[in-house]
Amino acid sequence: SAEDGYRLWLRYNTIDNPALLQQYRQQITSINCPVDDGKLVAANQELQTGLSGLLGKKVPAQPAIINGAVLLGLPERSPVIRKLVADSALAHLGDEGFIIRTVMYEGKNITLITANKEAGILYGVFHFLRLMQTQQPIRQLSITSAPKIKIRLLNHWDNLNRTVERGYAGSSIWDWQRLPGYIDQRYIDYARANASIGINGTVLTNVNANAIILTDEWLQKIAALANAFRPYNIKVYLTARFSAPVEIGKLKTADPLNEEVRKWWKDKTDEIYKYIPDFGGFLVKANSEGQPGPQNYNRTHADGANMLADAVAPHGGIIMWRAFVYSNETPEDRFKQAYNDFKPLDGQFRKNVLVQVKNGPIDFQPREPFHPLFGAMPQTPLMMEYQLTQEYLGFATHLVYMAPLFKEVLDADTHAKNNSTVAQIVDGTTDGHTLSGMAGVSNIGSDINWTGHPFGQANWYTLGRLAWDNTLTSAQIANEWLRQTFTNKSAFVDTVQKLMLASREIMVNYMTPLGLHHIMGYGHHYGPAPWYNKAPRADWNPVYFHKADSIGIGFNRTATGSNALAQYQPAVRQQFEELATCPEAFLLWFHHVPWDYKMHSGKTLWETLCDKYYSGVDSVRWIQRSWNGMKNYIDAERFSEVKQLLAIQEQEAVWWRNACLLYFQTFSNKPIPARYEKPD
Ligand code: GCW
Repeated sequence: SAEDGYRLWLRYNTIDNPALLQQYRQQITSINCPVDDGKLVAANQELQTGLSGLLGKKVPAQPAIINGAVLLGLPERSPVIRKLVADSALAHLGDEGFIIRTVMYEGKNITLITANKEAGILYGVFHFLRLMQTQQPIRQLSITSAPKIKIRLLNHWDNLNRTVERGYAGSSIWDWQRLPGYIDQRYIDYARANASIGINGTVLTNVNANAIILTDEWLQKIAALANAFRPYNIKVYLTARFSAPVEIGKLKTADPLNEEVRKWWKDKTDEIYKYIPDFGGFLVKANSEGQPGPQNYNRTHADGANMLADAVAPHGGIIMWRAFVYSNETPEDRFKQAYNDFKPLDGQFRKNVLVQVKNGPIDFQPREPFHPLFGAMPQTPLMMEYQLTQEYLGFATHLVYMAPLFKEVLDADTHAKNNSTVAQIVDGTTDGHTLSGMAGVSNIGSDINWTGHPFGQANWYTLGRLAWDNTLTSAQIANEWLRQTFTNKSAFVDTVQKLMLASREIMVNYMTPLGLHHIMGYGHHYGPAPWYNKAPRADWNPVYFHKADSIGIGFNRTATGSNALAQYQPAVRQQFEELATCPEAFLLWFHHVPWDYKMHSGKTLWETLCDKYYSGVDSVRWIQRSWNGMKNYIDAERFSEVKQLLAIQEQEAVWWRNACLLYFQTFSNKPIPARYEKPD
């Protein structure tokens, strides 16, 4: 039924393995939770709901500690817990970490979930439920967990008229018209889903911002959402339009060094905190793609960010200032512009500013090298921005599991220092930052199943899990998501996990193999349009990125080209710069390569390009066959949704392959290898 999609990974269906169900029922007989705090109420409620579903019977609240109790609580309020857990065990867990332990208390076997703060208990409860949802043993638990990253956010590109920029799953879930009076159950379920994967904040509005959101009428609506989310440890953040002082404040300027402007932001911020005492702060897109910013007044990004940082600092707020800036007027490779703008500002930002950097230097492509700013600004916490909504990845129509894309970037070594993978830069270990962040541009909308494609849910899930623990593997995340979302049956999980793990590379192969990028349809970014050259600015044209000509294809970013590679550390640069050592996956990101260049395999570039496109299509067919075998394991509705979407994906993979190869062939003047000449 439709509900199967709505419930996401929080289904809590009764355990279908009788022996295990029996075991769980023995281990868990009651819940013991002091209900005195909002976040504990939420934790307690979730535990009730989860356990009664999973165990197929109500698990009663029980004020006495009996055999089989699940005991929730903070040591500071419970002498029992103080006895059971040494202070030292909690010392490194911070405000959000938790402990789950099976312990004996006065001869009773109990499961203890504790933490320094209520939020930790909430996360502990979700973790405990996940163990059961994925059918893990729970008889001897000794788990300690704390988030690697402090600020774990969704970024909604939701407009105030409920359209969603780059949204493919319906309209915005924020029902502004009925707020603040009406709290849709969906807000609560949204908060539960986020809390279950450790997401602790949400930017409600589009980075292409509307200043109106900062006015009284709207702030009341925001406050209502904040109240709904608070029990789930989710803070709200807003996007700040840099010109708001002019647009809604009636000032003549938005110059960040102007005293009146600074005062306007301070007053505005104070007002926001009156409505929302735990408001998170602002996310800002400035001087990018037509957005106003400090450069309009010949000020720097640091000037702009610091002005806002000073306004929110007294309230404990933060500023996330985006590094996604590039301008058409600058006659410079778009790849290089963010680094050129931001690197010189390292050290100039206030302590409560994070610079938010997209994973790659261009724009959320199926594959990008890591952004050269990672490792280049040691004095500034750099926040990772991923895109969950599949703007360049086939919208909510194509199946692509993005964990491998996210991990590829996190695992990349920036060589800035020892221990300076992108993961270590972002989580703050490399440079000792305590402020750290990771955000995903949301793929959520009003569709019944939230994300349009049933597998889009997996990307939302991944963002949260990776922000909590960046050492999790793509396989682990896929595995636990599948078990919770569909079924624990191994025939299903094994097969579908395999296709999920392969899906990103398959997409790269039929869309943008060998380092091609940004050759999607102009503006909407759906489907192939490598030939397009009529955009109002050069760096929005696919031809700008692939540079195919009679000699070859690819963007020369070596010293003889744009020299973007100089923005990386020497070790990274060298690897990419040498044709012989540049990984094939990144080849055309950095080199203009002759059509008959011999690849490592001995085949020419052209032949290899053909191989990739053809194998991409073949692999989509493999996914289809695998999926067809899954019919009996899951509900008919989701089975059929995915099946239909895969059929479109297959047609469109063919479209991509044919469009790209036929177009590039007009430059290569070489035949498609004969083995591919059978019609399909
Ligand atoms: O990915 C591009 C999108 C724009 C978006 C911009 C950004 C919100 O095409 O729609 O604007 O990036 O990240 O700011």
